[in-house]
Amino acid sequence: MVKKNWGFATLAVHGSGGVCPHTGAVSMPIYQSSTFAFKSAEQGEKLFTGEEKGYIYSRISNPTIDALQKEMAFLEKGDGALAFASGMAASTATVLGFCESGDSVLCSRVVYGGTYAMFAHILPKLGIEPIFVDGTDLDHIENAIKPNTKLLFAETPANPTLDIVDIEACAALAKRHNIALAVDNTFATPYYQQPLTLGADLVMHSATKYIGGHGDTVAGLIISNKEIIERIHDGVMVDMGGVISPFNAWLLLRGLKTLPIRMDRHSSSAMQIAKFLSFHPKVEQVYYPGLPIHPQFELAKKQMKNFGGMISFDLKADQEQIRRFQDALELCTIAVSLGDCDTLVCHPASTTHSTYTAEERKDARINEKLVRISVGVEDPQDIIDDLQLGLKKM
Ligand code: LCS
Repeated sequence: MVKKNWGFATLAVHGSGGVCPHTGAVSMPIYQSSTFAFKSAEQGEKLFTGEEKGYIYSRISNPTIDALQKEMAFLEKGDGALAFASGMAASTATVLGFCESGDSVLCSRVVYGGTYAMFAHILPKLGIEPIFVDGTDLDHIENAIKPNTKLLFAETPANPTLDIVDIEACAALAKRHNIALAVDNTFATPYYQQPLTLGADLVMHSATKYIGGHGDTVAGLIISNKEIIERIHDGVMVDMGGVISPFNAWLLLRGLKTLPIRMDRHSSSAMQIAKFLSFHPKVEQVYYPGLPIHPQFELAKKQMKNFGGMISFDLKADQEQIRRFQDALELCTIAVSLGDCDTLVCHPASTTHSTYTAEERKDARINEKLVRISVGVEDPQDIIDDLQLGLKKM
């Protein structure tokens, strides 16, 4: 039995419903089955009409995936959740859940490069107009709303500049204009930020990141109320596909048990590293929402329980020196993705955000000399020493 008033760490361990009722297995079994036998032809018919509830086929539902969805719904304080094969599949399903040809959708300008590409390049082919807005400027957002706008999609903290979008204010604005608000909560995780409690209609995650936490799974999630979850499940997910595999769902269930412990470590180390970088003479500017110099520091303090493990910084360097900085690192790994136990370093302009043109990056204030760190769970002093080495050899 799951008690809704349990604390976050307790829910992270027990939220999926406790031990397996059939076997007592403490770890949820992996139901690695594509299809499920009907007791009779008649029962099969009833499952399809909805007269009876049960498992049919794993693109529709699966017990391991259900356990993950149940747990994420508890952690994000939603009624239900859906798990996808990637964060991009979750974002695409979100947009298709609210918009159709002829509609427009607002998207905060600073988002993961794949999200930007989906909005900028795929949606127009479906007749959906993307409108990019400055997520830190409420007037800019409100003025961009058109009569055919159905959704505001915001990423906060944003990848890679760590811009913070005011979720509560956006939710109020969205309600006033009768549009929905979806928040990409990947960087904060439900441990540090719960957009549904601030008025958002839907939360999405690249579960590839902190939810999985070990760099071994690509997955996505959405969490919302019953009506929206049913609409996206029945109207988009089942027939578009893009569902998670039972094995990957199990990896996420395993990852979730240690989410709060890992996040506290990522966060406390990131704070130390951000402070170290902000005093380094070769660093021009540090972007970390936990530093008082961050333009939305007060807002971050208000809507987040802690600031997370992502830091970006502008180097006083040219492209060649930025390459030398990365190549000199001995502990940190040069790689895209984030939220892993290993510290990962990348140069967004030439990698994750190369889907933006140079001009679009400029509009989004994603500088060409910006470097992004996903702080891992190693000893923070070792990470600092390694960054020091890179900066010296740069
Ligand atoms: N949302 C955010 C905030 C992300 O950072 C990513 C991926 C996605 C959505 C898409 O999720 P995926 O389909 O990859 O599970 N971010 C990446 C990054 O910064 N480097 O590589 C992937």
